[in-house]
Amino acid sequence: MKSWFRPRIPLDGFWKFRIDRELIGDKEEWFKGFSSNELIYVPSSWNEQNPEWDQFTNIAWYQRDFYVDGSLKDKRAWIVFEGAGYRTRVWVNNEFVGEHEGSFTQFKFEVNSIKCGSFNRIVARIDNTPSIFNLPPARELNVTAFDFFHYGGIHRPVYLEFTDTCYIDDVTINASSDGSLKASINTVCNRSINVRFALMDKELSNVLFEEMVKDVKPGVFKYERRFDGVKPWSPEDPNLYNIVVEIYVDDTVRDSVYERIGFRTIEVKEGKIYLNGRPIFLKGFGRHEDFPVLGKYMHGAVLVRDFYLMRKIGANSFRTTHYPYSNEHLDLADEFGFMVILEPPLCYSGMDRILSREEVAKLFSSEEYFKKAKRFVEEMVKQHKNRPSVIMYSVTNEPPSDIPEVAEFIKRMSSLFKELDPSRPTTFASHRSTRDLALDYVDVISLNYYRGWYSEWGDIERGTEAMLKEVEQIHQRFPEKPIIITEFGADAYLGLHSDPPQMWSEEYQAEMIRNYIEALIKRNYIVGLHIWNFADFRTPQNPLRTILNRKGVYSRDRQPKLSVLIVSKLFKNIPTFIK
Ligand code: BDP
Repeated sequence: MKSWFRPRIPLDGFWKFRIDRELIGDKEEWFKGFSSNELIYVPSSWNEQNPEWDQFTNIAWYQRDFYVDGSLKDKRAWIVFEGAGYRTRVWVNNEFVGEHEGSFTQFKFEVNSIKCGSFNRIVARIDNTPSIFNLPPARELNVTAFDFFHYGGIHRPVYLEFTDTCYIDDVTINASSDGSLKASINTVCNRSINVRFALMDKELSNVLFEEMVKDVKPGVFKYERRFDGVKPWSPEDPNLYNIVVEIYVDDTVRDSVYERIGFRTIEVKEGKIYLNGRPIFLKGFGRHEDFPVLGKYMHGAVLVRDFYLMRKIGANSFRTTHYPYSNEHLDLADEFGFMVILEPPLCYSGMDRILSREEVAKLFSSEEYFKKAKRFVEEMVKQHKNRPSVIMYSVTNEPPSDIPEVAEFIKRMSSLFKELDPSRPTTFASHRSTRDLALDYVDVISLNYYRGWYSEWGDIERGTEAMLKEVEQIHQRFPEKPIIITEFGADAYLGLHSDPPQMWSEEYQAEMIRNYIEALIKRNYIVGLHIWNFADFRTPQNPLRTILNRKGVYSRDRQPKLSVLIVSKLFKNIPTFIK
């Protein structure tokens, strides 16, 4: 939900910072305010802002003083973090306001201790200690179940937001390509209200439709209507509108929010994914939120460049590997017409490195673990459910789903997604190939393959053949299900060349990607190809990585490798709408 109406105090900027190496902060009550000569910039991970903090993974404290105007004294105050982690505790003026687990979803706490017409102090304690019970799990900084660097800190914007005592808590919009729209609006107020519902154009400059519904009881309010003549959202023509919801008490507006929406319909049937009644092909990438110095923060300018680069290369989609991306990131997907597979931080790629099969089975069958994963998924869906760009959910990435308990977990998770949002299909990215026990539980099969890299290394042709054979077997078993190859690629060190193409050279990467695409595109059950990765990104240290994972077709600072040229040509020949 966005709002121009609610007063906001942005807290981005320089904060006082202190690493709690001796774990004395709690005992010394740093939450009341601490002394330190160090500072840090918010938003951004702490790691690369000072080489001394780079490998630090435990508790660090942030502090900032800010002024609140006296005119806000009758309002309710909320502190909003768009993303911080892994575990965040917050105090305002010495009073504890809340705790949140998970780095990649927005969270907010009501603050009752705000002093209006005065200075206030916020203290945040961020605990980034790796744990098997974290999502995603890790044993230590360099021993993780995921292949991206475990950054810590406040890496997305933070602000205070003020609402009236009567306010809109949540808005859910379902808008189909035929112009029908269903809304569910959750309001909080101690008396009945009038609700103004308006459809506006993308720029919020023209009201296309409005209606005032009188005498609405606070709580959940459902609204349905069909709009004739609206233009559907699609990658070729990403038409956006805004739904404005306002609540009035006695003719006075008490809250006003808006959601950017697109009218579009997504279905999976007859072995294809349909957007607005036409079968589509997803061409694109797995990505990461990762940039030098900023860590997990993606500055708006970097994002804009990325979207222009992805458009230039002919991509039309990406998966939010391996966690939900920021609001700005997905705002651009809506705007640029990218189709997004939204994935929660249930990433288990390196699970074999950190737990035995027995331990995995035990973890995945624990009710407590399911409940935690459920919380993460609920937060993600709540935050991004109204986005036209989000066309599908990926339940998890590379789970050890040849283990029955894990397959059962995926089955339950997929049903949870359907309960929360019946409008979108589900998938998950499997790396267990023909041994996977959970492919039946999702609408679309997604497969990650590195044959020709982690196996059959140095031999692209043999690798491609081995991959094709397995994909074909999976298709025979599930002939009615569309298949996406959600990851394939090879590391290439920018500037390293080799003839004949050898591993780590730009030629080897380009050749491998070309071979995969040319082989897979001929199979009409393949409905998507996502190259791993859009850009190089930082990883834990291990013998397979040279600080970065170099499978990007762009380097970490967005310089093109040879693959960009090759992929542009191949992607441009694949239409978004297929037969
Ligand atoms: C897959 C993971 C991805 C890794 C990639 C790789 O899904 O996160 O970065 O392989 O090894 O296992 O490059």
